[in-house]
Amino acid sequence: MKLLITVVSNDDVRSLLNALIDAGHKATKLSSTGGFLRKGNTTLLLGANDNTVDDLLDIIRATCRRRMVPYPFHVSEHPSMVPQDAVEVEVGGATVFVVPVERFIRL
Ligand code: 2BA
Repeated sequence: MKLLITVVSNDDVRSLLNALIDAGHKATKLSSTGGFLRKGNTTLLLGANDNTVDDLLDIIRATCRRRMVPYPFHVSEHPSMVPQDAVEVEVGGATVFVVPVERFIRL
């Protein structure tokens, strides 16, 4: 068994959880904060049998793609932080730690 500690953007967590639950997987959602940006993100704990890890990674890949979106309005309040000609910012993606589970016990 493996534990996938999965850090994702708050923007992607709803569709990711929907896809995981629809596919019969289990998840625990934790609120977290990125150490670099100090911005809220979400960490999911996903316990999975070894033969379902690839399925989980496929679902994460499909729902948490890195993509470009227009700069959010609030960023323009800090124009010195934004390159003059920048119109888009990258969001999404996932950071996944695949950790072996020594024992899984439900009491
Ligand atoms: P990502 O590398 O996609 O990381 C997204 C979030 O995933 C991170 O949020 C952090 O919460 C988690 N994470 C990533 N790698 C980790 C690790 N090795 N251990 C534990 N947690 C990890 P933030 O720390 O707020 O980082 C947000 C984005 O800022 C990162 O996206 C990366 O593009 C950039 N970044 C992070 N650290 C950086 C640094 N030292 N220098 C330049 N850019 C950095």
